[in-house]
Amino acid sequence: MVNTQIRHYDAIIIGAGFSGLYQLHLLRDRLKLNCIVLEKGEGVGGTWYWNRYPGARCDTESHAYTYFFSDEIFNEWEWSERYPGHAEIRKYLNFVSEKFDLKKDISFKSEVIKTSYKQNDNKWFLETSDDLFYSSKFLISAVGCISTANIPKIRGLDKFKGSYFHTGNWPKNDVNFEGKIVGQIGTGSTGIQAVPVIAETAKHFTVFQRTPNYSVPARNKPLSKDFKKYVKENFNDLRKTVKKTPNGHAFLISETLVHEVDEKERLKRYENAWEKGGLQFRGTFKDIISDKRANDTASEFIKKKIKEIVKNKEYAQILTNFDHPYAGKRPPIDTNYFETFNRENVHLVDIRNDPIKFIDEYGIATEKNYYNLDLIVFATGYDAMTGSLIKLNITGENNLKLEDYWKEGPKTYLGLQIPGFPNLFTITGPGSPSVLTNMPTAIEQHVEWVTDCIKYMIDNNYEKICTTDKKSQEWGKEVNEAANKTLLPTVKHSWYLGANIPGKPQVFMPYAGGLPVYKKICDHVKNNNYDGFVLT
Ligand code: NA7
Repeated sequence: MVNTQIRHYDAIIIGAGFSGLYQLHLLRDRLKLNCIVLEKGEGVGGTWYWNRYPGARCDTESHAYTYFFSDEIFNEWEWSERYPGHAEIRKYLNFVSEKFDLKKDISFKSEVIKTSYKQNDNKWFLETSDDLFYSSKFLISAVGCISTANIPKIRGLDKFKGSYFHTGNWPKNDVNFEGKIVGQIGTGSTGIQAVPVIAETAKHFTVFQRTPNYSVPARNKPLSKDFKKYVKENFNDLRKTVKKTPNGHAFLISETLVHEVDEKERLKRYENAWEKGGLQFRGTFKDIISDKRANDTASEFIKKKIKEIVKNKEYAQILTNFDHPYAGKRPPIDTNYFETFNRENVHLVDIRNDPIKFIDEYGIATEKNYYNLDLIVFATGYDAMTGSLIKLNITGENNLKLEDYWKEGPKTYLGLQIPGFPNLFTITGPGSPSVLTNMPTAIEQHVEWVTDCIKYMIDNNYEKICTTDKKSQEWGKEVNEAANKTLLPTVKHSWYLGANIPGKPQVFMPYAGGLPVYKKICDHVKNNNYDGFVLT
């Protein structure tokens, strides 16, 4: 029998990843609100709860991929590698949860399936997959930006007799590739991490690549004692750096323009950055992301490196046949990705020139060939930024469905609120810097802003906050203008634009003006009694 009893809270938070955990801590422990987190997974982690695919690792360096709000956490926790692996990130979030005793207020295995705002009560009502009902005045979505897996609709997939997995929904019990004939579709950041690891044990491994991807070596390694000591001793400086850099990382972006130096100097700087490895490669010069001519120099450099690594000339050609600027898509970093194509058991298929036609019981058919497979890995990305919000099945004022309201693309003010959806806050929502930054830095800024806003409402006896259509239109313009100063909107199939999902409206979603500029705007709004929001 369904238990229709409604559990009432001051605030409900959806999702127990970096955002949800910190939001719970601030609302419950600082504002003393009665809160609950509803989480689909069986444990904390959010995106990292599901991302367990081979090679899954964060591409932000561990000393920056961390909460900075608590000296105590920072001092007590020690990362083991330059880039944290998925299991270690879960361990970290469990550590944080225990530190603040968060789990007692998280309901696991509770997927939110329906979310409605009732005007008369000024309350949100939620229904979960475990047939429970909840209500609250404030609702905070902390569902992550890249958490709704996209498996492309390929004819015949349902007939496939082998197994198939999406990297973002990887089974908890590791998948065994030993002796298997494996195919992988997708060579984004995720695919590039998975390929070298799967190739180690698969009997035969075919990588189906649609768009070649630039990748720079991660140069991952265990952290030395000295580096760990340096991190602890420089907590304040690191915190200052992540807060002042446009991408929220712990490295600075060069102030030099590409053409301010001669070719010899330019190559030297690229070479150093390549040797150092990591995302900071794109910070070698100031204008790599904004000027096509500057970008071409980075692109040519990486192309040359790939051609030096990959022995098979045909593969090298397929892997470097770029039609987009470097870092125009999220730039991957890798551990032996290109080297893997020198292995005898690895085969590369260019599906831009030989597209996939269908899948049948035994494998994948392209226009020109057929590939027998035991197992298919879909590293095909996500319905990013909006997918997980729409999946919550949200209805706002006047029975307005979020899905309908966003038919032509997401409309928000600051990525924090949606007109017509009062008292709902979207952590790292579309229109905020989010995926263009180191996520925990962007998350901390949002969570703190939301907490201050709720506190302001409580202190001033406001019951309801909502932004307006006018404000969201103005902000949409700013998001576009910021994007148009970069090369990012020029890229085909980019998930920043929603262009990776057939039929999804193509609107550039994250705010590309940089985290410090964005924070200044948010602070200005806050310091002007939440200008741009209607408080009643
Ligand atoms: P991405 O970056 O969206 O990459 C998805 C990959 O899958 C990419 O190579 C796509 O090719 C390919 N893809 C997607 N749909 C298809 C279809 N229909 N046919 C063939 N190939 C396809 O997702 P990731 O998981 O790698 O990374 C997402 C973020 O997660 C990442 O930036 C990190 O922040 C973590 P395409 O390039 O579209 O031609």
